[in-house]
Amino acid sequence: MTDPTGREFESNPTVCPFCGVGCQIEYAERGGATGVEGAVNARGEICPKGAAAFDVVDHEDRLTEPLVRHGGRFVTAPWAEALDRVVDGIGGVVDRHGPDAVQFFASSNCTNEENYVLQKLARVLGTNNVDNCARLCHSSTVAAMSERFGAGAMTNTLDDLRETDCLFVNGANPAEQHPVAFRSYLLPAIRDGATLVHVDPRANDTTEAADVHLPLRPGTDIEVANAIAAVLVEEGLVDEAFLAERTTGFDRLRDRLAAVDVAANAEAAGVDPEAIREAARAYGEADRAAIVTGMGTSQHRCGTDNVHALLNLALLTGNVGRPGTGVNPLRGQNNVQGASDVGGLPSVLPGYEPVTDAAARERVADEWGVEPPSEPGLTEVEATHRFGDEVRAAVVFGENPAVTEPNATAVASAFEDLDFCVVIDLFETATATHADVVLPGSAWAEKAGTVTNTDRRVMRMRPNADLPGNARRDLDILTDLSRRLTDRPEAFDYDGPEAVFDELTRVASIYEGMSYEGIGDGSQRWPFSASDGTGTDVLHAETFATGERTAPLAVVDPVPPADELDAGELTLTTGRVLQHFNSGALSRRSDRLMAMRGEDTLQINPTDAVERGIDDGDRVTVSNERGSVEATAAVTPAVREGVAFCTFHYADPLANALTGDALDPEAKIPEFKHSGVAVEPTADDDPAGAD
Ligand SMILES: Nc1nc2c(c(=O)[nH]1)N[C@H]1C(S)=C(S)[C@@H](COP(=O)(O)OP(=O)(O)OC[C@H]3O[C@@H](n4cnc5c(=O)[nH]c(N)nc54)[C@H](O)[C@@H]3O)O[C@H]1N2
Ligand SMILES: Nc1nc2c(c(=O)[nH]1)N[C@H]1C(S)=C(S)[C@@H](COP(=O)(O)OP(=O)(O)OC[C@H]3O[C@@H](n4cnc5c(=O)[nH]c(N)nc54)[C@H](O)[C@@H]3O)O[C@H]1N2
Ligand code: SF4
Ligand SMILES: [Mo]
Repeated sequence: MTDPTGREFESNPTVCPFCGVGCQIEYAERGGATGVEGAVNARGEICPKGAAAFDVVDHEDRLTEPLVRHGGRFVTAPWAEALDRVVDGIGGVVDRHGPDAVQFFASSNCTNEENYVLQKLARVLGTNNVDNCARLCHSSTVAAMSERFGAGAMTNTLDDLRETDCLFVNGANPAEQHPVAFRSYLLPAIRDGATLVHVDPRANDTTEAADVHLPLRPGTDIEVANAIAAVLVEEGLVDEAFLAERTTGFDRLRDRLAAVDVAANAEAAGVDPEAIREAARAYGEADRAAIVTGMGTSQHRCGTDNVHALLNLALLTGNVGRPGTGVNPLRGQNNVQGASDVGGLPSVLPGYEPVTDAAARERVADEWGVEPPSEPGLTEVEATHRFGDEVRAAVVFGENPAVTEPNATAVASAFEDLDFCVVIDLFETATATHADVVLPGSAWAEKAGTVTNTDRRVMRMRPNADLPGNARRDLDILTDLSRRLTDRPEAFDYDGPEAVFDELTRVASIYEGMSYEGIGDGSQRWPFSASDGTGTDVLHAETFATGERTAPLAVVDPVPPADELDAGELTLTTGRVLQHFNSGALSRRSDRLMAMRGEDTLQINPTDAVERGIDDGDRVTVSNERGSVEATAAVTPAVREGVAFCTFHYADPLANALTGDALDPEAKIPEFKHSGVAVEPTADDDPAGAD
């Protein structure tokens, strides 16, 4: 098929570019996308984002030529010139300051093969400074789960969650953020009688299906989880046999929980103590109870501890290692799981083996001919905080940190402190405006490769469109750059993405034995067994992924948020809505999605609105010492008193002008979910009567 711009399109089953559910879609006539039966969406079901996925592919804003900065302005340039500039820029920084002066941003929006090559480039150059926005997303979940269970991914599968008797959804809104997972897996369980507990300061689409809603104050998840744990012990709802056989440390935790005052914790969290007891009973009495967790849990400076507190609930009640149970982080973009699996992280090699493990490094060296460095690299936010100091250059692939990192105004200006920056993207993003070279990459519909979804399924992407103008496939750009930048060009000679995947299966043991042919139109799930050709559905059944039969229980104490609220301030918590996606790079370019609801609203409780003289629909200014953002007030009891909510999708500047620099000490995840802000009616620039 040819469209009016002359581009060629054809329908080929591929994976939706938006969320980590991983629905299969393909090009449909007249510039749309449609769902096709896939491993996850077995009936071809999709959500509005999947249906709008093609809008970005053919958008007039697409970059179609490399851009090179000349005298402060971008001019289009031939590929050869643009790549020479990158080699001079990055190579020059490596020569002057060493490879650790370069930071690589891998992309959760891009394929396993592309991310594998990017991290290989970093490591062959001699640095572990490679990270992806899993850092901003579930790094705390992964830190806690890896420590206690030995693996950071969903313990269970979407399929078996259908068998659960209780869903405990903490700080996640799957009805809007993982719609097909919600409708096709979680909702059927609820309709079959499973109880839904929703722990979220706001009532949203997920809450509509909830039996118990705990509208806690942002940042009080530990108080709530500890109170629930105390009730589980007090009311004899723990699983004694499981505690004896599969856990350690119960006595210590029990002693600590005995001192927890449920009423006091409920008051600190601003929830009804009876609702806490109800939630504890629903979870503790269920035969199979599953925790589902998201950004409301993970994006705090105590994100790792928040998850530790949830892991206690699963271990206390024996809800690990069986279908319909477990702890299940719903992953963000279509390949945030894979970008991390393949080594797009600063402390681990492909397959999560620590860079500090000499034997693991040697196994990689056998394949690459070069040993990766042994010092863990910098995480994303740590790196931008060091721009202009020890970090002098950045390679930004399919990410937009100048608007998606916290305290984004400071981050954006930090990009100006770099000696050199190259961005590979589809659009001239906010980050790209600070770059020296911008390279036009390929959208989801223009590439082949694999992605790994939230329940560890590796699936294939297939091209549905040729490339616009002189844009190039991301994998070709990355291998080309790697051949030019390193002294091992032969290590980056691949005959297409399948050859990269084959190498990945040799380097990352969790992918060992997988193949393009084996995946076919379906999926293969990690950890994969090369000997019997199947993946493991439910993790930790007999032993934990640590190799141990037992996992430790942990004493977790509440941690106050970093921002102390000044008098009259509200707590701003940020997040998402159904029709829009992350930085908006893709969703803002879809007329279909913008038509559904394109507003930059700030949800505010009626009591708080009245106190500030704010009416529904008024323009309001939201500000703190870091910045100021304007939005339209949505006055609603859906958000609790003292709290305001907005997305980070719309306003200009985006909400990250307001979020702070505090990081979780272990996972280095930012505190996106708690900032102190003043909210007031926007002063009228042009008051009535003024000229
Ligand atoms: N439509 C849509 N879908 C998406 C995305 C998108 O942008 N739009 N992005 C994708 C990505 S990258 C990700 S990571 C996932 C994220 O998916 P979710 O985790 O569902 O995303 P959020 O909306 O950021 O946060 C979830 C909920 O946490 C609540 N919350 C806020 N503060 C707290 C708190 O202190 N405690 C608790 N318990 N809850 C709190 C918020 O009110 C919100 O409803 O979604 C993916 N899917
Ligand atoms: N305030 C606040 N901030 C947050 C969050 C929050 O809840 N609140 N959530 C955080 C989370 S969980 C996440 S994941 C991050 C997301 O942060 P980012 O990853 O920075 O944002 P995205 O919008 O997902 O996409 C980044 C870029 O990828 C490009 N891209 C998409 N597909 C391709 C492709 O195939 N090839 C190439 N080359 N480029 C492509 C897009 O054009 C876009 O510019 O934001 C974080 N920031
Ligand atoms: S649920 Fe996620 S993967 Fe499925 S169509 Fe919607 S955005 Fe795409
Ligand atoms: Mo995310």
